[in-house]
Amino acid sequence: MSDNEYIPPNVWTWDAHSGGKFANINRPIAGSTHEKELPIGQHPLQLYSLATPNGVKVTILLEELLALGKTDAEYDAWLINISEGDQFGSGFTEINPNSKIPALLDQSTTPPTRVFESGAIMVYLAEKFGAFLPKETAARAECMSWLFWQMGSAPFLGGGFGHFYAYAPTKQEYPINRYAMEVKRQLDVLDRNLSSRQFICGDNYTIADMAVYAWYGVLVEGKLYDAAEFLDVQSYKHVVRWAKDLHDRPAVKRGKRVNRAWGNTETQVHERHDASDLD
Ligand SMILES: N[C@@H](CCC(=O)N[C@@H](CS)C(=O)NCC(=O)O)C(=O)O
Repeated sequence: MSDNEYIPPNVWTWDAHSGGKFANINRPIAGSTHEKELPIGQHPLQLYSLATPNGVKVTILLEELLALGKTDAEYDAWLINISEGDQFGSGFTEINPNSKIPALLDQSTTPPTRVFESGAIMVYLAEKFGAFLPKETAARAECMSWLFWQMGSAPFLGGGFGHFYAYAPTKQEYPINRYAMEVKRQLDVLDRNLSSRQFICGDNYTIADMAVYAWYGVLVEGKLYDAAEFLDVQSYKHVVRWAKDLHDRPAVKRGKRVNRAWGNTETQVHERHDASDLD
């Protein structure tokens, strides 16, 4: 046994900050910490989000819907700064009791409809506008399978690999090995699938592509956790080819900029209320 091996107590208690990049916002209880109403704009759809992978999935979809001419997909995108604890405001927890971005309020229904969980928001919007989600049973099942694959897999990439490789206070071999292996396995799943398909579900571009791109596409582009070399992402050639195709889509480029509050100031678009905010 090494000197600093952790021996768990019988009952875990929240008595020390664990350290790491997001330690100041993590806590073991749900609910709001303060009263704060959410702003509401003019458009039917109100999005409360941030340009993280889970956030940009939805803004890519909204920009794709608008590019398709679905004018009712106009939206206000409000910034939820998770480092400042905005996700624990009372207005936000009313539309997402899980206190995580993204969250959507559809004001075009009576009463307004709240939707949380990025996958649920994508299905809601795809069904509402009749686009990017096949209607035929088998094609729909394939699309749902890959969408849920993304929802189930990305926590191993983000909360697992990304946390221990980029955010944890110290680099530890065991968790980094454990999650690097799993992420490489996931990339191989995608690579084999894309070896015989143009898009994730076949010939058609769907919400599954947008969801998977936001995590794994950006990873192979070398823009997530600075881990491209470590994970040898270039070896997943079919994923790299597919990611480039998505990267070049104008709506994908636009969606990635919405609610972006870091990086080069010229690329930041904290809030989006009109198409011209991105022009
Ligand atoms: N399964 C959720 C995950 C959402 C999520 O983890 N959001 C993160 C940012 S990417 C967040 O809001 N974190 C704030 C917190 O944990 O307090 C989804 O896909 O919507």
